[in-house]
Amino acid sequence: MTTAEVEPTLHYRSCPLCEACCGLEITRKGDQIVRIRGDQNDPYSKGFICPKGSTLKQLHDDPDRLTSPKIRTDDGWVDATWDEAFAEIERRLTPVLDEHGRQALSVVLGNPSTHNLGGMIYGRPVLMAAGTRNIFSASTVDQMPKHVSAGLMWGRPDMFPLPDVDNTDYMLIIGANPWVSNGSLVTAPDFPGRLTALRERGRVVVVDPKRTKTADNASEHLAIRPGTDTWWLLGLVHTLFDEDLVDLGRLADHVSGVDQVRELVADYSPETVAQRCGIDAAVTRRIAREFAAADSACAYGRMGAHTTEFGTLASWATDLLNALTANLDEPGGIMFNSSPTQLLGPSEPGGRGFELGRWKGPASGFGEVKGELPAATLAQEITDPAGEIKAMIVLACNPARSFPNSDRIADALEELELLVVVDPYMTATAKRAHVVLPPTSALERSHYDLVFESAMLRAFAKYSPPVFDTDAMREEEILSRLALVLGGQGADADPQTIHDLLIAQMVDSEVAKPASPIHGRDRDEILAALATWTWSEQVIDFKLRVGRFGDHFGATPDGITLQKLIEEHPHGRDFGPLQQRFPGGIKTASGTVELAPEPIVADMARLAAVPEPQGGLRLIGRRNLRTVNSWMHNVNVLIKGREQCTLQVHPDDAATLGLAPEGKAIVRSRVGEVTAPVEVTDAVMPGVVCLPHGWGYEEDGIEMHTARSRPGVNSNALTDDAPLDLLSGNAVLNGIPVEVVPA
Ligand SMILES: Nc1nc2c(c(=O)[nH]1)N[C@H]1C(S)=C(S)[C@@H](COP(=O)(O)OP(=O)(O)OC[C@H]3O[C@@H](n4cnc5c(=O)[nH]c(N)nc54)[C@H](O)[C@@H]3O)O[C@H]1N2
Ligand SMILES: Nc1nc2c(c(=O)[nH]1)N[C@H]1C(S)=C(S)[C@@H](COP(=O)(O)OP(=O)(O)OC[C@H]3O[C@@H](n4cnc5c(=O)[nH]c(N)nc54)[C@H](O)[C@@H]3O)O[C@H]1N2
Ligand code: SF4
Ligand SMILES: [Mo]
Repeated sequence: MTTAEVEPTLHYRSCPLCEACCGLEITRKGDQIVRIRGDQNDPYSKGFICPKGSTLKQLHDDPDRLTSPKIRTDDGWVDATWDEAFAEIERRLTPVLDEHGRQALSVVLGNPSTHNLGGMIYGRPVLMAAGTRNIFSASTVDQMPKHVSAGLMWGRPDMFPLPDVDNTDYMLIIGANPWVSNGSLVTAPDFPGRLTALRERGRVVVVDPKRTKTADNASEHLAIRPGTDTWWLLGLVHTLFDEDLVDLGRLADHVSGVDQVRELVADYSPETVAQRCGIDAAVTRRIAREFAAADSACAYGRMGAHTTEFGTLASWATDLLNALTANLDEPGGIMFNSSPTQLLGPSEPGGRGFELGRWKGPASGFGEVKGELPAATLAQEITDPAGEIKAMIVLACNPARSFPNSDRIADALEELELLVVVDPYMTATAKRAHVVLPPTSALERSHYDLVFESAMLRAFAKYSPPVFDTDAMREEEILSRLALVLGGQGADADPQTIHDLLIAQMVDSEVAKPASPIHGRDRDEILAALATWTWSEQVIDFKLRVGRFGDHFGATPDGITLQKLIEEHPHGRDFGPLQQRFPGGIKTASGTVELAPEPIVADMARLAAVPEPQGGLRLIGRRNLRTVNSWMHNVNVLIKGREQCTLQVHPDDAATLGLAPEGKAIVRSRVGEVTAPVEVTDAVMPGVVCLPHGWGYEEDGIEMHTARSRPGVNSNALTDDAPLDLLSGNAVLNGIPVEVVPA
């Protein structure tokens, strides 16, 4: 039969490209995708889609997408079988481990590993099998400050405070551009529509050195000097105390440290911080009053506030604002999700709390956070004599483009005795590997948002079956086979053993846990009930069934199972609005929300020592609606048209620097230099230049031919790996001092 004769079929799934998790309706005819559009019947995304969502087709059909493993030889890359690829990894790894031990191994996890089931479920066995402390991820170029402040304040580093966008009267957005990014650490498809509705019923205030699309559509935009949000936020908190606006609301008896905070912010009046931040003291005081007076309000900070030297203090101060105005764990304020697949814990407040710095990077001396070392120290841990890393496994990450001072990282990767990259493309990182292992395309795999489900503003579950069947190796199996090689079981061991171990451990842990709905049940009975499924589906079924809405393996017969979700809710199932989680959900050692945890207090002393910044240009980043981080540039419909990778410069600065509107500029920082086309625009404030990240395809050996036709430049050749947010190890990606001259 030709494609023309085949009946079209409809497939529903979530888009795995960003945190918005939009529902897609995909029309397939034979082996062709004929249409992808927003799924109007998805109860959460309601048909919203951005220009990237429909390009799952182009990604699937991309001739540059790798479909078999690659091994690098003296004569270049050769296609290999999976058996050959894993044997090659074992051959190179064994002498490294024999000579240097486990710590010579390193694992690096990138952003897409939270967007595919392989990474979400089987990344863990890889880490366990590796048995190393040299673990890195994109979290330390991103949201680690939020984990740290959440861990210290309510004892749960993974419990993200979600701005209740749909119900709030007042939203303060600090260093985020959800109009373009579609949101981060809050999964809210059609963020633009939600913000428009909010602006019509209340107020949206955006704090950003650039008048972004989000700022343009807000009630008010405040241009702040890059890297100074922490001071400004402390100015707001200062005002709450100074003007007697503090109100702890329902949680008054469950909050500690208020008086200490009053003292900590005493020196940070709006008047004191005005010059540093570039925001008038009267404006800061007015915003604090408005925030406190609103019926409900939420403060939400992201990349611009977090990827700075005091990112954790900024994250903390943001949640101080929420807590001190009775907006913590309140509708319209900050809420917390307990997702359908979340395992249940004890319902009383109190727990083990959150510990930082349990070990240190041997070369950098920086402490671990959540079991990870700072991404910005990756190169140092490879090249410094005190470092240990000789072999590296990179899962869905492109550190040679995504991490700061990336040229140094690229050079360091070349020193490794073994580099394995799991990636569908021959990227700037993969080209330096010894073995590249490609996963299937997104359409050839099932999907469930185990990670982002817990950032949604409703309790919501959705399972996406694969659109195409395939014989290609799924990422689940690739990672399991990697785990077996790393763990010493050998390149030809059966990957099923990894899954069997994983699911058995999950079941054993739940039946042993007093708070679990299957506490005390027979583990073999549970395992038998799961036997209709294999691999990821078995894990999803298990988590759904022991979760809040689950059937608890027969104990709650009306409850959800994977089978029911698939049969009755192909567009996803909405389980209703978020519920209040505190005080029961507070898991600090004191059982209270700790507003002045000791590590934060200590870091405030570091802040106090920072001198007023001198003049000079500062570089900030930006995201393009049509690409994601360091990939998606190989899709022609997304990169054609106007040049996206430009250096935005304010007209006054362009005049002073002698930059011609259509010309090029050389941008120099302490660590590197790039030459980029100039775009003169008053959207950026004077003194600030703006360049997107993730581009830079000119280098030979990157096999992404469409991307190479519009290569752009790599902004992380400019970002510095020396300064860090000490508490979280987060990199500084914004506010980089640079010099700009005409090219
Ligand atoms: N200067 C600057 N740098 C930044 C940022 C910034 O704002 N400014 N943002 C930072 C942030 S927030 C993040 S999260 C990081 C992201 O940086 P990375 O963690 O590097 O993530 P991506 O660039 O999104 O994708 C990495 C690789 O994953 C591959 N990939 C895609 N899908 C899959 C899959 O299903 N499986 C596998 N195995 N691989 C897949 C892609 O081909 C790509 O090569 O970048 C950071 N870097
Ligand atoms: N289209 C698209 N969507 C994406 C991504 C993508 O690459 N492309 N990446 C995804 C990922 S991994 C993430 S983590 C999210 C990120 O989601 P967001 O955080 O919303 O995305 P950004 O565009 O990095 O927004 C950061 C904003 O901070 C501003 N900024 C820079 N420096 C400062 C500063 O010092 N102070 C303040 N107040 N603001 C500052 C920038 O001008 C920018 O507008 O987006 C996700 N969604
Ligand atoms: S906003 Fe775009 S990329 Fe993100 S999930 Fe929705 S369709 Fe996909
Ligand atoms: Mo990110």
